Parts: sequence; structure tokens; C-alpha cells
Amino acid sequence: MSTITKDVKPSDAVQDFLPLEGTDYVEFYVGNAKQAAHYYMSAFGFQALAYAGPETGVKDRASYVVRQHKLTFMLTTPLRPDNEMADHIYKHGDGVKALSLRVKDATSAWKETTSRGAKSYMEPTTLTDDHGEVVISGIHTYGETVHLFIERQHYTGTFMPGYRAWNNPHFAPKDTGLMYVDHCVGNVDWNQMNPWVKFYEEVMGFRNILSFDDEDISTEYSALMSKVMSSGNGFVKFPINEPAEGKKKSQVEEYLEFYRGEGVQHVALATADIVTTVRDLMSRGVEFLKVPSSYYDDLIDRVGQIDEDLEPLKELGILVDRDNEGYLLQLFSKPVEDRPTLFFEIIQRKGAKSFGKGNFKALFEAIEREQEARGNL
Ligand code: TYF
Ligand code: FE
Repeated sequence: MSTITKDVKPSDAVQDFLPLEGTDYVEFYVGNAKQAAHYYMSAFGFQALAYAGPETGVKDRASYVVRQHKLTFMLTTPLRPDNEMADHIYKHGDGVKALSLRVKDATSAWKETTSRGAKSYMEPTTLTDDHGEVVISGIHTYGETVHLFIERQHYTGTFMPGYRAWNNPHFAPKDTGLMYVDHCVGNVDWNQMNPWVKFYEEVMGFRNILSFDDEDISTEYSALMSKVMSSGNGFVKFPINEPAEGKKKSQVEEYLEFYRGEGVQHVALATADIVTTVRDLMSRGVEFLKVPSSYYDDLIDRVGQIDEDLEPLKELGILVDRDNEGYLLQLFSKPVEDRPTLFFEIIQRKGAKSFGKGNFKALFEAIEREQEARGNL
């Protein structure tokens, strides 16, 4: 059974000790940052924004920052083998290192979380240049993933000190309508979901707003459990999955095996027009999971009237689900690297605040077909 936790009214809420303004950027450690940046620009429609590397005085890495509306990705690669970045890529393959969160006070964010038990990743550090200052701090979360706290209200430059503006006037792919990070999902080890739920509650002041147990989300094979954690103001949402016992290998188990541990499973990217966005992404080579066309036979019976024409949804394989507050449209990419690890979700919310529970069966069966093709079921 899934449970919906009643919304806490602002008057009931205690003072939020970690006010988060949203996701600042997502940093990926990758084997080749130059080419990864090109992929996110050409395939996903990001624009070049900033660069740090040897030319800017950073000797151990190259970082490319790309942006689309409020969505910022950083692609980082080490320039030498003997460091934490190289070890990260050797172990995990390409993946998400940092989910960076925007705050008004990165020093307070670090103090409030470390005093509640978070392990420090970076003490508050002030970076300055002619355009002002940015304060960064950071803590560890599941696996080798970290949260950075970014305070940038006193900065007017392109990205942050240490980075130079980067763009190529000869290469400016059109955007694809991706607007912001809707949620980021972590896969954690067996029996580790509740400890991480407790971490987000106690250390970061999050609330558990939705829970799915293995009955909601088991198909014949792909069993998992999931709890959605939300920041006090609802701007940041982190579902946490753990594998569950099923007939065959859970998709979360497959992830843990190939990522060699806990990490970010998917990042959900919001669009205001999913049909246009997905058509564009597909034409640029992004691959998506497919559900059988029978999914659409009873769709309107399940979700009621929707604004969109059924035909394009069916043509593109877009999924629809409804909750008490409205509906949502979503679609999942295939993994974006050779290991079956990180993928993206494209989501358009039309009032719904949920995560597409009505689609779990069709979605997980589609994932199982991919697992089967990889010989990992
Ligand atoms: O974020 C969510 O909860 C939905 C559903 O392996 C989901 O996107 C959950 C687990 C999973 C894939 C999608
Ligand atoms: Fe999701």
C-alpha cells in the first residue's frame, strides 16, 4: 500500500533550519568532459556557459558548465589518475557526484547539518573575483554522492569565481524546453532506505511525503521500495529506492552491481510541453523506454480527460498518471552510459504532485525487457 502523508501547513511547521531555494547544479564525474558537454548540448539542448581547467589555473581537472533555463549541469573530468575523481570514474563509471543546492547561507547550512550528524565534505569556503563572492560548503550523502550548498546572491559573474565564460558562436544548439530539476532519485543498498530517510529528516529537515512498498512496485520481477523525501518548502525532492526480494533481480540491484554501490539513479527534468520536448530529444538521438501500445487502450478510462491529444502521446510513448490534485506526463530515457546506471526522466506536471504510481507496472516491465536484453534479469 502506498501512503500519502498529509501536507503540513506552514503554521504547523517548525522553523526550517535548512531553507533550500532549489537545485543549483548537478555535477557529473565523467571520463571525457569535453565530449560529455557536447552530448548534453547537442542531444539535450543545453547552452555552453562556463569552463574551468588548466587555462583558468585549475590543474587537476576540467569542468564544463552548461545551462538550459534554470537547469545547470557541470561535467567534470580529472586530468591525472591519482585522485578522488579518477577513482570515482574507475569504480562507478560516469555518474552524478554532486547534487548542489542553492542556499542563502552556506556556512549556516554546513553548521546545521554537520551538527546534526552529517559528514563534512567541504568546510565553508569563500571564492571571490571582480564580480563578487560565492560561498560553498558540502556534506556527504549516500554512496560517494555529496550535497554542496551554494550561496551566490552576492555574485554577478557568469557562474562562479574560478570559471571563465565559455561559448562557441559556431555551435549553439536550440534548447529542448527543459526547465528545472523536478526530483533526483537515489538507489541505496538493501535495508538502507529507512536509515537514509532518517538522515534526510534529521540532518536536512526533510519530510517523507510519499511511500511505495514492494506491492505497489513489484511486477513479476522488478521489486523495489521507495520513499519520497521533500525539503521543508517542497523545492527539493529526493526519492530513495532500495531493492526488494522478487522472482528475479531487482532493477535497483542491477544498478548497485554496475555502479558498484549507492548513487543517483535518475534525475527528473521538467518541461512545460512534453510532446515537443520528447519529439525534439528523440530526433537528437536520446533513447527512451517503450511501453506496449496496449497501454493507451484504456488510458482515458484510467486518467480521465486530459488536454493533450492521445495520438502524439502514443506515438512517442509518453506515460500519463493522475492523483487528487491533477495529472502528470512522464517518460524515461534508457541509461545514458554503457553501464545500466543513470537515466533521465522527462516530466510535465499539470497539478499532480505525485510520481506516477499508476505507471509503475508498465514502466518496470519496460525496464525488465531492457534488463533481460542485457542478460541481467
Ligand atoms: O521518481 C519516481 O519515483 C518515479 C518512479 O526505478 C520510478 O519516477 C521509481 C523507481 C524507478 C524508476 C522510476
Ligand atoms: Fe522519478
